[in-house]
Amino acid sequence: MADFETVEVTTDLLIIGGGMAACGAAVEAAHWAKKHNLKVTVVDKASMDRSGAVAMGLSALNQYVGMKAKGRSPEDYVRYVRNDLMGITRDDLVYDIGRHVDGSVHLFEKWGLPIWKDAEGNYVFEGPWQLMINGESYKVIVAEAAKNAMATLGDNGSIYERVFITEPLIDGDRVAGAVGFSVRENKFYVFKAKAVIAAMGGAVHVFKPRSTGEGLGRSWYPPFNTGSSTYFVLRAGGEMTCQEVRFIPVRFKDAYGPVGAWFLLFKSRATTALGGEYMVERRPELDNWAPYGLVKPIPANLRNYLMMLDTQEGKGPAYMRTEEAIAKIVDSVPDEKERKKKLKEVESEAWEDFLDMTISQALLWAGSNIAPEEKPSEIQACEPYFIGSHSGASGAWISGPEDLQNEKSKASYFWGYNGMCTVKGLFAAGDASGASSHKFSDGSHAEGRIRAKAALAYIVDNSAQPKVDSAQVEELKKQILKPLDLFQQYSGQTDSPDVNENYIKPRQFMFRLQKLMDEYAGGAATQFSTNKYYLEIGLDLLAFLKEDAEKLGAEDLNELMRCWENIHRMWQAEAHVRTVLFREETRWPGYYYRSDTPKMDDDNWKCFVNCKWDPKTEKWDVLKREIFPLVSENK
Ligand code: SFD
Ligand code: AMP
Repeated sequence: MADFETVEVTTDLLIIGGGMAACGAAVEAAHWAKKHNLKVTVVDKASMDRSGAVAMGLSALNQYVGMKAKGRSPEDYVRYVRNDLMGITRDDLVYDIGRHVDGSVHLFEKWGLPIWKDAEGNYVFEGPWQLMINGESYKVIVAEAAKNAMATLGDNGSIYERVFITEPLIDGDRVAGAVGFSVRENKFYVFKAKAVIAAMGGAVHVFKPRSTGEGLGRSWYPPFNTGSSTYFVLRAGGEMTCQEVRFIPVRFKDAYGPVGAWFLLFKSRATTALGGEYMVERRPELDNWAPYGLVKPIPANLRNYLMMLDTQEGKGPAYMRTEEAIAKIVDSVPDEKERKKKLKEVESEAWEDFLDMTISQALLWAGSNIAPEEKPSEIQACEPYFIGSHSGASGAWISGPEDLQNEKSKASYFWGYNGMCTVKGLFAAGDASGASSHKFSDGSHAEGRIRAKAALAYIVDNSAQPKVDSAQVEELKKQILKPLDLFQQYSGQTDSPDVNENYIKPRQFMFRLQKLMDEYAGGAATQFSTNKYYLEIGLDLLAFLKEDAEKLGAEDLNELMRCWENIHRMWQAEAHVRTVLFREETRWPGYYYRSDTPKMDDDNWKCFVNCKWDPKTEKWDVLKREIFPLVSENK
């Protein structure tokens, strides 16, 4: 076996991930851990300063309830989210984040994040719920605050960066920690913990991306998040929810630049090549998806769908009419001199929107001679992603807060600690927790704070350190490092180390996964359409892939990480295919379309579809869970 030192770390709370949710968790955990003299450990596969989805920065804080500033209540936010998700959402979870998110925003500002202000000193809103920021350094600022908070714990606080977590440790019905390996040195890590917060983000590159060759890593979602949260909770025996609710954003073509500022702040229209405004011309289609199709704003998946109908009819490409939007803003200024100033101002805001969060889009504009005030830019639906914090909903099924339950919901939505999965001591936040969409970066941070408080309360109540079986750890070490051994043993047999009958390299393995998902589970190749027959073949192909996962080969530590990333993706894929197959209706056209059950069926399917995998029997179970609305339809 490859020669790796085993490093054992014993802690009370283990926070896995270093993104928005994990940083929120670290800040709050430091506070409560100090009170109880407890240890907190954070582990990130990358460097917290620039890890996760906010690595490049962001240009907006997409969730601001504005309880004081706007006099709104979290109930208003619940209604918005529930409609956007076509009726499928956990009101208690969305409400809970909603009542804490403004606090995270105010903390960010205190820590130095520049939030746009108007002449009167009020926040500048991008849309009804979104605040504009100068966010290039957003992640650095949030990570710095998390690190500072952890530092106040002294020896009781530790941070491990560049350690990739592969597998949970379990003691009976309780989580006992996690194992992983350093991606820089030959070290195998065993983290023993009383409670664990899984905050490893969502997943990308499960489906074939539109980018190819050297551009492969350019996707909307960051290539570093590879389904580890889903894998971790599933392997611990936890129940997952909304695994069918993938997210497909519409983005500026090829470099995946954001559209929110264009639609909401600059009030741009989108049209297809033949000049039609699909959001206007196709409005009657929305009746077919009532009541959700008739709400404002129109749900994200239906906005996608109307565009896709146009492009499928051959009316594409679709364009963001940047030139028209800029002209309209500038023309509204009466004075000519002021108009020139306004033009410069809008131009710079347009470029900054990309430079703040998707620098490559600004490069593409520059490289293809696009001046947004002169000509429109192509927009396109991306490939599907798994992101429970944006307009998708996939993630762990977690307990809600007790005070928000009613008689009916309590038995289903509450089991003791806020945000705990169906496995004792295991918590999930951000993209890792499901059915609570539209929390975005700042809501994920707030959710992390909520989780840490509950996880530490759990530790105080359950203070015994769970048992970790050393034979099981040895076995895991062997399995996790196996790709290195396989490569070492067989790579000399062929001229090219990438082609070998005894192992499969992770890159090739990923291509196989992506091809089958693209073609059988409704990727871009099939215009996001699938049916029972395709899905069943997809499941068969996934079973073969799983067999071959035993033969993954890794040349070095980086490839070892790639091997495990792809195993994590494969499990995310299986959870998705099984759930799409189970839900016999189409509810989110624009995200996916079940061509054999093309209509929405509220009578039978206005429910959550959950799934789980039993670590003892290794069998999957897919099941329905009831929805209990806690917030009324109307004000
Ligand atoms: O508008 C392991 N998001 C936006 N949110 C906003 O508030 N405003 C915006 O402007 C946003 N835009 C946006 C957004 C996302 C993306 C990808 C783009 C643009 C291009 C959404 C937020 O970014 C998102 O909601 C949060 O980041 C979610 O937080 P969290 O903590 O759930 O995920 P993370 O931040 O990606 O962090 C994940 C961490 O896990 C680590 N990790 N660590 C150890 N072992 C493993 N196996 C691991 N696997 C992953 C990662 O390194 C990372 O630290 S807009 O365009 O939509
Ligand atoms: P995006 O850049 O598409 O991620 O959008 C950022 C925010 O704006 C998210 O809260 C979106 O739901 C919202 N948004 C984007 N486009 C629209 C639109 N056309 N109508 C309403 N909300 C939108």
